[in-house]
Amino acid sequence: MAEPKRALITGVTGQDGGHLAELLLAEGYAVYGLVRGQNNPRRAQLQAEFPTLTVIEGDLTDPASLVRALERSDANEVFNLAAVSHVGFSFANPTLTADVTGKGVLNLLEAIRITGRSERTRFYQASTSEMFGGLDYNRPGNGYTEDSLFHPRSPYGVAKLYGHWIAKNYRESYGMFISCGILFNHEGERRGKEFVTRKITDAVARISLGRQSHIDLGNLWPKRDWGYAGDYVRGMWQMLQHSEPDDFVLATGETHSIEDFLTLAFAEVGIEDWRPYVRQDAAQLRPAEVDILLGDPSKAESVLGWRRDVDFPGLVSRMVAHDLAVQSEESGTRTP
Ligand code: NAP
Ligand code: G4F
Repeated sequence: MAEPKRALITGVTGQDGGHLAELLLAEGYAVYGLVRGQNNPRRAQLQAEFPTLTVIEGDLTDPASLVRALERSDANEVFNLAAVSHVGFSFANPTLTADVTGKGVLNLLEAIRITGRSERTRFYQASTSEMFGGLDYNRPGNGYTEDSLFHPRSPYGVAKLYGHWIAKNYRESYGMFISCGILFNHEGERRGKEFVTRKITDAVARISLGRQSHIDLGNLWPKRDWGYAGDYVRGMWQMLQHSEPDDFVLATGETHSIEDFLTLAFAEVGIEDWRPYVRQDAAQLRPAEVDILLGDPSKAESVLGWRRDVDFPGLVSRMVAHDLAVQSEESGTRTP
């Protein structure tokens, strides 16, 4: 019987890491996940959900830990999902963001090279639509493609652009199999509550049950091309199964405002007018905003055969349903 493929996932405790671990385990992979910190509360959750996944301790800012992770996992496929990934946080923590989200990519690529794994390792880099910036002058009508101009608008976007270009540079310089997924926003049940969609669906569930009175939000007009994370990790995996390394946009080709998201989310619990429940919070405003993101996934669709299954109303609906279920489980545990 053939040996199972071996995958190393950095950022395995994050949203995409959870979806990807699920997919790779179902595909029969031996899955290794890099987990940072001496007492990471997400480690126990991860091990409870995926008992067959092997945890390896390490940090993208600690090159020796990455060498050890590669040696221990002996991975054929490395998915680099780890990052400081919150745009607002990156404005307050720009140096940390550069070290993890930018230079961390270099640390991992160098670890592959110096351990002699360049030819036998396929590498996925989690690039982002934040690299485009959403300004009028570089915004194509049909959506950003792999060839659109970059103009990042945050320390996060700038760090990701470094990661994107160093990944491309290693592909060109050393012939490594490195593919960059330029992913537009993707959400779901595993999304952190620091991001606007999950913050809204969590609040909607609580408001509908009388456990919260309102939500504090920043700008409501920005538009995002929002898809479902489960569909997007399938695209990441498809990129590494393809015959050639390349860059691919994953997006839905639709864009919606935060107001649109609020309308659908509140409607799920029978509230037609969300305005009385939303307050403006200046603390959520960013020094520079990305007003609108819209992606064109034609290349991934035609070259990889990638498709998304969940549409925008379906995404909102499943997130609200999930948070209502979480709330009722919590009340179940409180009931004597
Ligand atoms: P996420 O939920 O914020 O997860 C980030 C992960 O990175 C967590 O597992 C975190 O671990 C880990 N991490 C942070 N600092 C680290 C360090 N110094 N060393 C090792 N691990 C570290 O992010 P996500 O939404 O799953 O996104 C996955 C990747 O795709 C990220 O690179 C993100 O920037 C990128 N991306 C996301 C989207 C999106 O819409 N979700 C779109 C485009 C690109 P802890 O548990 O220890 O904090
Ligand atoms: O949910 P967000 O924080 O996501 P953002 O900034 O688009 O970044 C996400 O998507 C990127 C892909 O384009 C990823 F690369 C990145 O890692 C991350 O996953 O904010 C979305 C919009 C912004 O315009 C923000 O200003 O929502 C606005 N917003 C309004 N009120 C808020 C809030 N965002 C957050 N997080 N919290 C608020 O209270």
